[in-house]
Parts: sequence; C-alpha cells; structure tokens
Amino acid sequence: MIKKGYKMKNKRKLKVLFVHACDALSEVENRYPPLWPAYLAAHARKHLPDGNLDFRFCRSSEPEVLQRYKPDIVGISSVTQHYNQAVEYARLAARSGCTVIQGGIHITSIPSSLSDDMSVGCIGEGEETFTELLAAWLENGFFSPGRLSGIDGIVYRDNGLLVQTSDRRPLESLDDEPFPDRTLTGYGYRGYLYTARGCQYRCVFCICARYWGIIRYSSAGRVVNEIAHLIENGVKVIRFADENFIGNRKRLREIHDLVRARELHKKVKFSCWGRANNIDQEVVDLLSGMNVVSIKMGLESGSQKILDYLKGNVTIADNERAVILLKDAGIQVNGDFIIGTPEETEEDILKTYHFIKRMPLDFIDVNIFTAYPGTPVWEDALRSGIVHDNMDWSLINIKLHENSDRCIILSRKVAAGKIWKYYRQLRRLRFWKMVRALPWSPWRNELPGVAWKRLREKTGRLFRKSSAGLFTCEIQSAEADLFIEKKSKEIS
Ligand code: B12
Repeated sequence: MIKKGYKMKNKRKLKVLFVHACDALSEVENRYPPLWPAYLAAHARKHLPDGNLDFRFCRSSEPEVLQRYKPDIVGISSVTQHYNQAVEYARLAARSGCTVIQGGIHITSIPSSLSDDMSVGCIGEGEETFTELLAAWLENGFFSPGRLSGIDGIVYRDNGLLVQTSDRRPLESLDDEPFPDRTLTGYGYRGYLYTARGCQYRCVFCICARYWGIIRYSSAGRVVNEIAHLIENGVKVIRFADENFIGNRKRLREIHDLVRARELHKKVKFSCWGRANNIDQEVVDLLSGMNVVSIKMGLESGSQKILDYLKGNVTIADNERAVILLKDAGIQVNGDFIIGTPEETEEDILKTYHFIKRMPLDFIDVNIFTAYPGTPVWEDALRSGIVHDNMDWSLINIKLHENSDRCIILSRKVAAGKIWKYYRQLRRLRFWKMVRALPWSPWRNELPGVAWKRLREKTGRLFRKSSAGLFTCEIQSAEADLFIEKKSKEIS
C-alpha cells in the first residue's frame, strides 16, 4: 500500500488509457462495460494524490484514441482468445511512445506471453500492484528494472530476460475497497456486480478458483450499498457475475433481507449464476424474494460420466431438481452445456440433447470443450501437444460457429465433423427453446434492442469474413500507417 506522505518528483498529470481487448462486433461481450478499469482507477485514486491522475477507457477496436488522448501509460486487459489484439494494441502504443502494462487472465496464466512492446505484466489481482506501478512511474517518468524488482506480482524484462517477482498477497478485505469507478465506462441500463473473488469448486475447465486463490466475499452490507449506488445512477438490471452467487447461504439470506428492507427489489431486476447442487427451496425463495428473475447454471451434460469429469459433486438429479424448483417459482432458467470432452461418446452427446429437450429450460448455450490456460484441461492438452504457450490465441474459442474451420477439438472419441453436426443440432434446439420462451421472458421489453444488435453483429461478421479480417481505423500517424501496412500485407 502507498504511504500517505508519498511524494512525487514528476508534477505533470499522469494520463492512463485502459484498453479492453474484445470483439467489437459481439453483442454479448459488449452488453456490460468491464469492471477491471473501474476497480483499478478507484483504488489508485484512493491511494495516490488524485489530482495527478487522469484515466480514460476504450476498446481494442479504437486505436485512434491513442492519437487523440496521448496517454503516458496504456493498461491493457485481455482474455486468451483476444490476446492477439492486446499484442497489436501494445505494439501501436509502444510505437506512440507509451509505456504498456498488460493485465488480466491471460497474462496471469501465461506470463511468458509478455510481448516485447509490453513493459510490465500484472499477475493476478491488480489493485495494489497497479497503484504501486503508477507510483513508481510517477517518481521517474519511466520504469527502471531496479525499481520494478521491488514490486510484487509482476513480470518484466531485464536485459532481455523475463523476471517474475514474488506473488502478490490477495487483498485482505474486499469491503475496504472503494466502489469501482464506473464513471470511466459509463453506468448504462444494465450493470454487473462481482461480489466475491474465487470459488469453492474446482471445475476442470475453469480458472476462477485457481486465479483468485482463497475465496473472499464482500459483506452483504457492502453488496447492498453497491446495488443502491447503481440504482441511484440509473441502472435498471443488475447481474451478479460471481461464479456461484448462492454459494454462501448465510450471506444470501442477509443480502435478501437488506434488499427487501430497503425496498430495492422494487426498483431493479436481478440475474445471477448459481450451482445446481446449492439450490433448494429456501434458496429459490430467497432469490425470488429479492427479485432475481433469471438464473444461469452450468448444467454441462446429460451424461453422469461427463458431469463427474467436468465438475464433481453434482448429479443429473441435482440439475433436474434445481431446474424444476426454479421454474415452479417463476424464475427464468438458463443452462450452459459443453460438448467435445475427451472421453465423451456420441451416446453421451445424445444424452445431453435429450436432457435439454425434456427439461423446461428457457435458454441454453452450447459450448465446445476448450482448454483455457491455467486449468487442468490446458495441462492435459499441453502434454498431448495440442496447444502450446506460444500459439495463435484466437484458436481458443468456446463458440464453434465463430471458428468452425479452425477450432481445437479435444475429443478422443468423436470426429470433428460429427462434433460440428451435433453442435448445429443443439443450436437448432437452442433456437426453438428460445422462440418458445420469448413471450414469457422477463427481458422481453429489451428484446427489440438486443435483436437489432445481434443483426448488426451477424452482418458485421459476414462482412468481416468477406473482407478477410480487413482492419479499418482512422488514425493518421506514421505508426498507424506502419500498422495498416502490415495488416494489408497479411491480407494480401
Ligand atoms: C463477468 C464476466 C464476463 C462478462 C463481462 C465481461 C466484461 N465486459 O468485462 C461477459 C458475459 C460479457 C463475458 C464475456 C466473455 N468472457 Co468472461 N468472465 C466474466 C467473469 C465471471 C468475471 C470478470 C470480472 O469482471 N471480474 C471482476 C474484475 C475486477 O476482475 P478481472 O477482470 O479479472 O480484473 C482484475 C485482475 O485480473 C486485474 N486486471 C485485469 N485487467 C487488468 C489490466 C491491467 C492493466 C492491470 C494492471 C490489472 C488487470 O486487476 C483486476 C482487479 O483485481 C470472469 C471469471 C472471473 N472470475 O474472473 C469470466 C472470464 C474472464 N470470461 C471468460 C471468457 C472465456 C469470456 C468470453 C471469451 C466468452 C465468450 N466466448 O463469449 C467473453 C470475452 C469477453 C471479453 N472481451 O473479455 C474466461 C476467460 C478465460 C481465458 N483464459 O480466456 C473467464 C475467466 C471465465 C472462466 N471461467 O474461464 N465475461
């Protein structure tokens, strides 16, 4: 933590541009503004002299902001499948004379993927590390290896060699953190809260428990104050993005009681993620009592064998019971499913198909079993030589229809062509389920807007395919010209 009497040699305002690597076309990816810049900015403002800091936010599809804003530091965040974009943005930023800090899930999972244009990678939780980095930069106007070596939780290069410092200790209390500064990204109609860091379960494909370490919860009081804050700022729909919002029963009861005592359930609709084996009548009553109108569960498979491999501690019967209890309470139930696990047979996939068909699910999503860095699945795929630490990251995509011609299939039992066939079959089922559920959807008022954005996304993707990834931007600088020249060469 930075000391109160901290002195800066550099008196000029430090300009920081936060860049979110994403698919600008994707409706889902852009439905909620990201939280990471809001957390980082709020923590830095609390611990550094505020007058010296200036923050901006943009997406990786907006390289022109570099020229307009002329930041000193560019902080980029990226999931694995968009890491190529992060690398491109870092290259542009470095050529414009900016210092680049890379953070987020991908660089944390594979620190060696720090590109030459990235000065520092932030490993794991970012609030304290980022603030210390800004403090170091403010002292000299650059990062010296000597100064960096004293900062925990980072990776950087010293004389061409990659250096990783000691692990950063997790924040002790999430309640001591200020509210994320959402003014940076805008509040909007929908907002999301992330009320716990970590997860008590260890699904084989998921990084979360491994990423955040020991599970930490914000208190019910803090959660409800943040809900009230969002409502004051015009947010009408709030999603709890925690992996398992219902994992801590005592806290769920407290949140429910506080929401009702402050009558917040009359002002906003909630949705959340939850695990089926944590759902019983009490949980359903609590959710419905606080106006949670929709829940998403990773139901994953209709085959017990596959469910055991993917999650452990959940049975098909748990999944069925949870769906029925929630539906009986009038809560919209959405399920996520996975196909293409290594030992899954066609018979297992068909069990999933029939499970979805017979259950009264409103919406479903089908994903291809994908190896994400840092998970046991990644380690297996690495040993088999299917993935490696220096690959084309855009191949790591759970949506088969977005990358059907270049998807990595991990199945050992079902050929890629068959997986594609079942995927399309399941997506057709998804479509018909959705059509049936739409008239009763708690989100039906928003549907025209979403449909319009999806249509734009679809036409955009068609155009993108036909122009073979043509990159359009309006920056005028020499650096940008270089970048565009390179892109044009790639395309031709
Ligand atoms: C909410 C969420 C979403 C939401 C909102 C995302 C958004 N707009 O930002 C939606 C539904 C849109 C979404 C979409 C996707 N998501 Co998502 N998502 C999450 C979830 C559950 C929480 C993310 C979050 O906000 N956390 C809270 C903030 C504060 O944490 P954070 O982002 O990690 O940031 C902290 C640190 O990482 C660090 N940090 C992060 N960035 C930076 C940058 C700098 C410069 C520094 C210094 C530090 C730093 O500091 C922050 C504060 O401590 C995570 C799982 C998880 N528990 O993290 C998955 C997760 C990130 N998503 C994942 C995936 C795969 C996706 C999609 C690709 C899915 C898809 N195919 O559509 C897209 C990609 C979207 C994108 N461009 O990022 C995976 C990523 C795995 C990987 N290795 O790539 C995760 C880890 C889920 C999982 N179980 O595997 N997601």
